[in-house]
Amino acid sequence: MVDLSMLVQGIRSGEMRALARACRLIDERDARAFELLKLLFQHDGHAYVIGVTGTPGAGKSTLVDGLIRLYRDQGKRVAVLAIDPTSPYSGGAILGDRIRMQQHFTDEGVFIRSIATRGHLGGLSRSTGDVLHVLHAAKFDVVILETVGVGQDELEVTQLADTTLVVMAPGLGDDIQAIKAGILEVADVFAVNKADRVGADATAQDLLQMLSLRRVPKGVTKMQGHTAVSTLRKGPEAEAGEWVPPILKTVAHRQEGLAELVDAFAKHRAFLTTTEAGRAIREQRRIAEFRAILYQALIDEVDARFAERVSEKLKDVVDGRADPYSSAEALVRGVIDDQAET
Ligand SMILES: Nc1nc2c(ncn2[C@@H]2O[C@H](COP(=O)(O)OP(=O)(O)OP(=O)(O)O)[C@@H](O)[C@H]2O)c(=O)[nH]1
Ligand SMILES: [Mg+2]
Repeated sequence: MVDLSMLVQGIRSGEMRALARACRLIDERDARAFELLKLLFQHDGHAYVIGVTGTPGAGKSTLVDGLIRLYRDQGKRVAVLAIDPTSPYSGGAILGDRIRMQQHFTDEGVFIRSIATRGHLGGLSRSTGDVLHVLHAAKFDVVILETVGVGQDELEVTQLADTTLVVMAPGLGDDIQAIKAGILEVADVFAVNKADRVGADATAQDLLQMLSLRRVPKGVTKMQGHTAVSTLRKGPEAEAGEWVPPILKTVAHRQEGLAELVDAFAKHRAFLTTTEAGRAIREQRRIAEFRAILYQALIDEVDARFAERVSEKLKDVVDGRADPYSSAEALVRGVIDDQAET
């Protein structure tokens, strides 16, 4: 049994065991997670959330490691959520990252956890969002969301961040990758890492050129999945107080350029909190989150209360007795009429 008020207390005082337990409830989609999140929400908004994504091997994890160190030196408490597209325990990439970050495991002010993309019916961004609320309540000052890949899931996760850092490196063929994955649109700050290698200036130059070519035209919003959010995050008033993503060169393993990076983060954070465009971005995120929670709650409720009807309709569709449109319509109408009567 989990005593929720005890758990809240443990989370509020930053106990690692309480945090791990809360994350587990969320992972397992335990009904008590919902209750816990209700209780925690009054403590929301403490942490500054940084999303880190970019091309494989660009040095994301090394950079995150450096950022942890820098923030720790400032006395800040830091949490890292590693978003693993395969599994939390067997992924080679994560394993390497864990070894690299091992030095922080004994540090009370650092919390590191990986989140698997598999088996999350409500979507990876939803469960990551839930864990974020726990970290806010646990009074972490900085939360870093590190994604392993650049797939749609990972890009969606970066929408949960206040600031998204996209990491590139020379000689990885970034440009084509970047355009494909829509990575340019999600970036608030760019790091061209491995600046100790030849080609870093050229990569930065390429990036600058691509950015100036790819400004989102006025009034254009692609209404599909996370894309809508990523366009909107620039805000409808983008022309007025537009944020122009800076491109910074770093050498992650030598901590070079990291202070400048943190400085750029602070500026972007100020942009979010003090400008009209920033306010619009934050509003859009609240709406998107509420919609996701609402839809999932509706689906769960219907699945639980009308399981038989749902499976009947499913069977009709699978056996070819009915078309999916009529079946869905009949099911929704049936559920609503039922509710009206009671
Ligand atoms: N020369 C040089 N090497 C670096 C730098 N930063 C990281 N590396 C090296 O690049 C390799 C990849 O670094 P990671 O931090 O694992 O990169 P990553 O982006 O997290 O990689 P994945 O998680 O596999 O996508 C490692 O061998 C690092 O030591 C840098 O600034 N300069
Ligand atoms: Mg990594």
